[in-house]
Amino acid sequence: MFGAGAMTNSIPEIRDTEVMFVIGSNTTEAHPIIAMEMKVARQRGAKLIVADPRKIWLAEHADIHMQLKPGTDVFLLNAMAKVIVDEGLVDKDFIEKHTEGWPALRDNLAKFTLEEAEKVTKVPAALIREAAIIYASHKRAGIYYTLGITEHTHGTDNVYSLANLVLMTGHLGVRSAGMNPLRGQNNVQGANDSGCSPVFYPGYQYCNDESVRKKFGEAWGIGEGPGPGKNLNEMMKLVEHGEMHALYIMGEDIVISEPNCSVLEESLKNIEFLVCQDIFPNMTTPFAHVILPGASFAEKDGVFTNSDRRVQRVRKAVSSPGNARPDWEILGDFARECGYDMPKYEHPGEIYAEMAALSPKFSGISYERLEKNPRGLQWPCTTPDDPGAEYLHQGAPLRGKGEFSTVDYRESAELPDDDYPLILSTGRVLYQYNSATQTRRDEGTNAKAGENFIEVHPDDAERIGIVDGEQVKIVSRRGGIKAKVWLSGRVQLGCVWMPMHFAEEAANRLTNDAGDIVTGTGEYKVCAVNLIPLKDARKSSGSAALAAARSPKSA
Ligand SMILES: Nc1nc2c(c(=O)[nH]1)N[C@H]1C(S)=C(S)[C@@H](COP(=O)(O)OP(=O)(O)OC[C@H]3O[C@@H](n4cnc5c(=O)[nH]c(N)nc54)[C@H](O)[C@@H]3O)O[C@H]1N2
Ligand SMILES: Nc1nc2c(c(=O)[nH]1)N[C@H]1C(S)=C(S)[C@@H](COP(=O)(O)OP(=O)(O)OC[C@H]3O[C@@H](n4cnc5c(=O)[nH]c(N)nc54)[C@H](O)[C@@H]3O)O[C@H]1N2
Ligand SMILES: [Mo]
Repeated sequence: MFGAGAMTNSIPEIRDTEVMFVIGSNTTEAHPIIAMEMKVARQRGAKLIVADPRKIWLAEHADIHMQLKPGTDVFLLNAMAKVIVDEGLVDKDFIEKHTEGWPALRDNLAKFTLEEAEKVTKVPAALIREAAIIYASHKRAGIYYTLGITEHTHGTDNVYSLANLVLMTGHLGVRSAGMNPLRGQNNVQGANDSGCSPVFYPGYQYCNDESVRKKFGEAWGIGEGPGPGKNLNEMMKLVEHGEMHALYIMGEDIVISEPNCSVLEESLKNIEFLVCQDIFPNMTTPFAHVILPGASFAEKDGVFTNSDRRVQRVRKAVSSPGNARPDWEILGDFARECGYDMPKYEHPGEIYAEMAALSPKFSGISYERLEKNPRGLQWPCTTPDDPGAEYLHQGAPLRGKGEFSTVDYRESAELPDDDYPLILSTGRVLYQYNSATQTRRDEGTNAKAGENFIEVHPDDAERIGIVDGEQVKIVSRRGGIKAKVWLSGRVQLGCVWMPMHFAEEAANRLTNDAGDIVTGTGEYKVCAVNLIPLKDARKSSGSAALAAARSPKSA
């Protein structure tokens, strides 16, 4: 909608902001450094608005906490947009000069009244109104969001709705404002920048653009390069149906991290050829035919690109154990064995130079320059003397015109019913990291958070007849696991929450693999479950449902 897929603004700018609108991000636990910047801003007088179904730690610092029902963000955000129109707080000048599609959006907002919004989202109308007015009436107002926004079947719609707010208020191309998706893994921004995506070549150049395919194809000596590939969700479906015969997995533990993982586990047993390239054995490697040992971040040279598009040098500090080698070296050998005459790079700097030569957004970045700039360089950086971009869209959106999207509210794919009366949401805790392949090797993190738990509202617990600390069985249409009950005022009535980190009782045995229409990202944040006290587990209707769910038909 703006013309670039990254944080529009930078982390250091957070300190000087007037308003932070944090939505679907448990910043304190998942991005603690950024959360510290937010708290500094708060102390300096900035306002903090949090929209999260749970009372996360950041909510304690917030001026407004909108504790919405999971999956109802589009309604909430459209209602906020309507308030901004009704209060005359839209930036008419910005809309006229820098956007397209406004009349259609404005007309569509009519149906998102505050009264309806309160019914759907469970957030008091007055709170929604106040949040909208605060956000729209300050210039340096930034949006910060993560998986509470994206991990839904309507994740892209959520992002569109947020971008609409940014465009209608002109909070773009302004310092300490913008729209800021906080990136997950330390170098996931860099991975995406360099083309680890089914739709882009390096530098966000579209695979479906013929001139792009020709440019890369010629540079690589392969004629015309290939078009778009499959996204992860599509690939997993193909594996499940026996239509994908080989997988090469590098740095992912899909048996823990993919939704509805029991089905995936079954299909991996039948896959013809599986390669895992990892720094550790993980839950997926037992299914592999070949395991290629990679070197960890501390054992190799390269660059990391962080959340605010900042490319920084990382240097080898220790030697690798055994036969472990940097991933790029392994991939080069693999390509050559497959019959492609890939150049024998001596150093990752040569690979970066090749990418920069083909990608205008990074063409001014080189290892030589990075050596001289310990704070890194932020793309777009197009010439050798370009200092890089602290924030994007200065003067005008990179796309030319910012594009409004008219979006309607859709419910989550699976809602609670009599058999599965609770909404389960999943995510992270401070002390473990994703599949926990890395962090559960450490005594300290395990002492802090070593076993699975489920946050349950005290009134739900009372109705079910369970107490704090008790082991309980959690079942969904796809599977069942056990976890310790944690009675918690953090979750709202009718909702439970659990971390994704624990392989032996993996949350993803429960989650729904229905994917977002555009990106395929699974609906990790909403599925329907039932809680069964363990003493009754066998005779409950839930186990019958579970047996049915495991049958090939429903799988
Ligand atoms: N300690 C630690 N840090 C990490 C990670 C880790 O595993 N451990 N993982 C990294 C990675 S890969 C990522 S992607 C990031 C993720 O960072 P986050 O997205 O912050 O982490 P999550 O815990 O998945 O959940 C985000 C928040 O979304 C809320 N939420 C759930 N459903 C909804 C909804 O419908 N609407 C709204 N508005 N909010 C909702 C949840 O209550 C939760 O507070 O963290 C990164 N940082
Ligand atoms: N239920 C639920 N599931 C989720 C989510 C959720 O919120 N809820 N979030 C999703 C999200 S956002 C993410 S990002 C995924 C994360 O899921 P994964 O990517 O599967 O998990 P990670 O633990 O980040 O890392 C995977 C592997 O990378 C290896 N590794 C580390 N460094 C290197 C290296 O330098 N080279 C190589 N070759 N390997 C390396 C580690 O040993 C580990 O085995 O989980 C997703 N799954
Ligand atoms: Mo992530």
